[in-house]
Parts: sequence; structure tokens; C-alpha cells
Amino acid sequence: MRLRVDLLPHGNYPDVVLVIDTLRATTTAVTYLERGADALLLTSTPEVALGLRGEGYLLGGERGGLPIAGFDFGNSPVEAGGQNFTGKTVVMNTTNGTGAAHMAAQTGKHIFLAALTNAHAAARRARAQATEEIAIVCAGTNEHVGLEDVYTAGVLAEYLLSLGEFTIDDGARIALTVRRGSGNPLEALSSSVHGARLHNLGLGDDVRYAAELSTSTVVPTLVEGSDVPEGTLRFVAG
Ligand code: 3SL
Ligand code: MG
Repeated sequence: MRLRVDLLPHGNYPDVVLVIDTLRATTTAVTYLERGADALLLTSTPEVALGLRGEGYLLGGERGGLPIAGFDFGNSPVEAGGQNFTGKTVVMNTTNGTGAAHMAAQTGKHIFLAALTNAHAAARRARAQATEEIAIVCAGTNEHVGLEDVYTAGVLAEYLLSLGEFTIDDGARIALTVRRGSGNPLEALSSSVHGARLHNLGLGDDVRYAAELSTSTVVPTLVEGSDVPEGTLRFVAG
């Protein structure tokens, strides 16, 4: 079994993909499902999301870390954690995380969303589904590598290696080195460029929330279906 870590999304994934956007899209996605949402629709663009308004969906997302005009929510796991989404489908569009999921879905067979908050459950799901390769894909920020995502990839890689034999690539070696050398999760996330930006925007509580390790067993899982709106990916709790 191969274990690969892409420090930025590159595509061409043959088997299982764990998509990471620790700050904050995949952490928020886990929280929506944790708080009862039936499903998430990750859209390719904000326009696709806005086109679904008025169809009973709730819209969540950001640009520049701030809520998008016309959306119901930003991209805050703390905000999501204070709501009850039972019976609702949340449409999400964010700067990097939702796009990374779309890239993964082009070729991957099993796509999961991973964060620190669901790290151990996500690693176990990936191991159970994989037949040849697990690719851990870091969303990054505007095509720049993000420490917060690489750190999370290292946590996932470390746990996967404890579950069985893998041949690992250099991306995985880098992620493991970062995980071992960057302190605890909150120190790592807070010292990242994007973590500092969120602190400056007054969103430090989201960074603290995202730094909690394995507080959830919810693993957002891509499912197909004829009723999935065009330009969206449907994730449910797995
Ligand atoms: O880039 C993304 O997809 C977002 O998660 C970034 S933010 O943390 O919501 O600003
Ligand atoms: Mg990010």
C-alpha cells in the first residue's frame, strides 16, 4: 500500500483521497455534519452556490476569510458548532478547500474530508477503503503550502503508519517531520501564516477549535447520485 502526501493538490489520484483544509473548510464541514446536517454540497464556484439559493438549502462560505454576500453563514466551525442543522443540507464554497475536493473527485475512487478534529476516524476510514494508495491532499492557501495542512497530514500519516505497512513518498516524510517538529496542534496552527491571518481577523476561536485532536468520529464522505446538482459534490456523514 502506498501513502502519498501532496503538499498542494496535484490531481491524478487513483484510489482513496483524504482532503485537508484544516483552516477552515474541512473542519467546518465536519462540524456541520456533527451538528446534524443531512448533507453538504461543495460547489465549484460561489455562483453555483448562489444559484441554489431558495431551494431550501443553507449557504456557507468565505472569501478572504469573511462571509460571502448572499450566504447564510461564513466558514466558521465555531459558528457552525453553535447551530442545529438537523434536516438541512448546507451548500459550501470556500477559497481553497472546496476546490481541492473537486480536484480529488476528478479521479479518486473514495473521497473523504479530513481535519485534526476527525483525524483518527478519517485515517481508519481511509485504511479500510484503500486497495492501492491513500493520498493525503493539502489544500494550501492560494497555491501556497500551508503549515496547518501539512501538520494535519503528518498526524494522519503517523496514525496510518500505526495501522499497517506503507511505502511512503517524500511528501509523507516531510509531513511527518513537520508534525514531529512543530509542537502541539495549537502551536502549529497558530504559527502558520493563515492561522495568524485568522487571529488578526478576530477569528482566533476558530483556530483553537480546529486545533482540537480527534474530537469527532464524523468523516464527510463523497457520495454519488442522479439528484446531485450540477457543479456540486455531495458529502454525507460516514
Ligand atoms: O481557503 C479555504 O477554503 C478556507 O477554508 C479559508 S478560511 O480559513 O475560511 O479563510
Ligand atoms: Mg486553509
